[in-house]
Amino acid sequence: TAPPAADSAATPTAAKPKFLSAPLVRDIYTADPSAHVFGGRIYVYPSHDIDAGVPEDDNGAHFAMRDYHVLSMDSVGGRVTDHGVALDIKDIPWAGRQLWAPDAEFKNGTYYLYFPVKDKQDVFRLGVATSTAPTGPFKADPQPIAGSYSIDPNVFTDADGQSYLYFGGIWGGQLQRWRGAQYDSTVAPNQPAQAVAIGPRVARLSKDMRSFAGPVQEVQILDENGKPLLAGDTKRRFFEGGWLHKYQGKYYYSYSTGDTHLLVYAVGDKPTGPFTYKGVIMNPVQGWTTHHSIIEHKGKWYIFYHDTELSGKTHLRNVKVTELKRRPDGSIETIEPLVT
Ligand code: FUB
Repeated sequence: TAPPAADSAATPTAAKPKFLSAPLVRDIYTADPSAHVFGGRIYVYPSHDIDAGVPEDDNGAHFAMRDYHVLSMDSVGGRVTDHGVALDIKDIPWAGRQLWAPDAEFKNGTYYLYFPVKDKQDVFRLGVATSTAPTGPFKADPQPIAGSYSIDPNVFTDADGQSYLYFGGIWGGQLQRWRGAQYDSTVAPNQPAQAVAIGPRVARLSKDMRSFAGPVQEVQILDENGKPLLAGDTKRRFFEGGWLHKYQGKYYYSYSTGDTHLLVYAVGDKPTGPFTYKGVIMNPVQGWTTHHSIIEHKGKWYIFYHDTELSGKTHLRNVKVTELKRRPDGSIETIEPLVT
């Protein structure tokens, strides 16, 4: 992520926007909501935005978050509980700064929290922390997941029990700096427009959910002609915030296009892709960043997302939820988060 100073990129200037949905919580700023249904209840694992007084830069240094809170609710529209601090950066032995968008999974009787944070060399890595409760407290493993890098982890467990970790984000998320396992901090954020766009990464998780069970693969996202999306195709190419869900036997990979502020999706036949671009899930929210998750609960599908309604500041966001609707062919209707 690399937001500009103001929210002007995504906010109509003519009139004060009206919002499709209300913030889930108002006492703290929250973003990047990863929602899951555990034991019939909805749990949301968001970033906890704070104003840390860190000057803004192109790498998103002002997103200087230091802990996570877990939110939960019986159902969408029900009372939302903030369960307090679930993990603090001071309890992650290898962490340097910037606790960004997390995700969670339940397996083996354990809740696993996956999180990105810069290590002491200022390189983003992914960590895992465990708890016996969905709300934590979580205890972080002493080292990052071996072979992990960049940001925005998302875990998906298929019907056969195999779990996959998707991750990555360009620009401030550092994904462009990685060639295989090699890191080069001098690589520029933008690729040439005609280059094949950098893809998110996916790796199988081991049975204990704490390491990769196979190689890290780059996920291919193709256009309608089966050609990989190009870096200059900024309204369709992957930027950050990937999320995998399954619907009627198909794998839906959705993500943020970053600097064009869209949430879009692509569909494939396997969890590791390739995925074919299909369309826009959500038009720009108020605020530079856009990040989401998708779940089914009580027979309806929902998208959790964030905007900056409460603060008007791009690094102080608030999570929201609205219904996700599909057409009979499985395609997703585009949501307009700002009502005119
Ligand atoms: O919250 C920090 C970063 O902003 C996330 O990792 C990105 O997805 C963007 O929402």
